[in-house]
Amino acid sequence: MSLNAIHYIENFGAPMTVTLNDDQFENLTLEKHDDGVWVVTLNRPEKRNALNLATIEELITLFSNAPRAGAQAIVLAAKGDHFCAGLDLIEHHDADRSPADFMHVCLRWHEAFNKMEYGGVPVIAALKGAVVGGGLELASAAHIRVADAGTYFALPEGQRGLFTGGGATIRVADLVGKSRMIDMMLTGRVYQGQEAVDLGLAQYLEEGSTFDKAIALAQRTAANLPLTNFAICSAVSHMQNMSAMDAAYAEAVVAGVVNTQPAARERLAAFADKSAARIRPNT
Ligand code: 1HE
Repeated sequence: MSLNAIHYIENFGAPMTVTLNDDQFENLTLEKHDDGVWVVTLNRPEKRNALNLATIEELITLFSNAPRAGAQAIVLAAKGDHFCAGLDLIEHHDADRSPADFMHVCLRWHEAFNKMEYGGVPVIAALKGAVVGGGLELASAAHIRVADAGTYFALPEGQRGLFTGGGATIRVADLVGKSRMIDMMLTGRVYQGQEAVDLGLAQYLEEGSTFDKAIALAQRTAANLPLTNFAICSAVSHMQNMSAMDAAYAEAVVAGVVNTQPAARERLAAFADKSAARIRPNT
């Protein structure tokens, strides 16, 4: 590894030259908190936050640059009653796309969602209402999903004469298993509540506001060392794509870098001198 790369890693999380501001976006809003938590809000409530191409391009800009612009954790929220209604069906209808055109649309979706999943910054989705089709593909690229009793998950592609194009065959199948995903697509089956959490569509079922819970989780996450979060929110996904032998090797390399980072010494010293919090069961 070059000295430059080591310098980069040791300074991971330090402010970098890339800047992102709310005024760069039309379909998203961006709010930066002092604790490093960023709130990115899907902002087309009148279209139930359906994903048109312009929104996808903004998600690419956001998630490509956020890791180098100082974001420590990102809450992905939505304006209005629904998280996201999936592909903008009206834009798709009106554009009358060729197969090649739509393949390129899907590749832009993959670019956006891969930047989310592999970018190294924790993304916590505050869900509500419909999380359907491409909206579920978007949510499944987040590292943590918080649902409430009104949140519902579906893949209505089958009934629309469509097929998933934003990574559901990879991420939704990974969450709920191939058979359940196929059932969701064939029959339009809707999951919600505890059943959805039990299947892995969300990790939290919140009685109160999913946004408040997502913020609390983001704040907790942002208190971790940035390089540690980078590994958790990048390496785990990469390693899932590898053979077990290669993943074990890559894990050792990542742990070699992360577990010897200078910033971790303070935390290890606090454990050694007994000032660090101990891990206890929930009361
Ligand atoms: C939309 C979209 C959309 C709403 N594209 N414009 N996704 C779906 O099959 C879900 C389609 N949407 C719905 O089932 C419902 O709209 C909702 C359950 C999400 C919300 O219902 P509701 O009663 O609150 O709203 P609405 O009256 O249906 O819609 C309000 C407006 O949002 C209306 O626009 P307006 O200009 O007539 O007021 C709708 O047209 C608009 N709207 N959803 C465009 N999806 C990479 S491949 C991915 C493939 C897929 O994602 S397939 C799944 C598509």
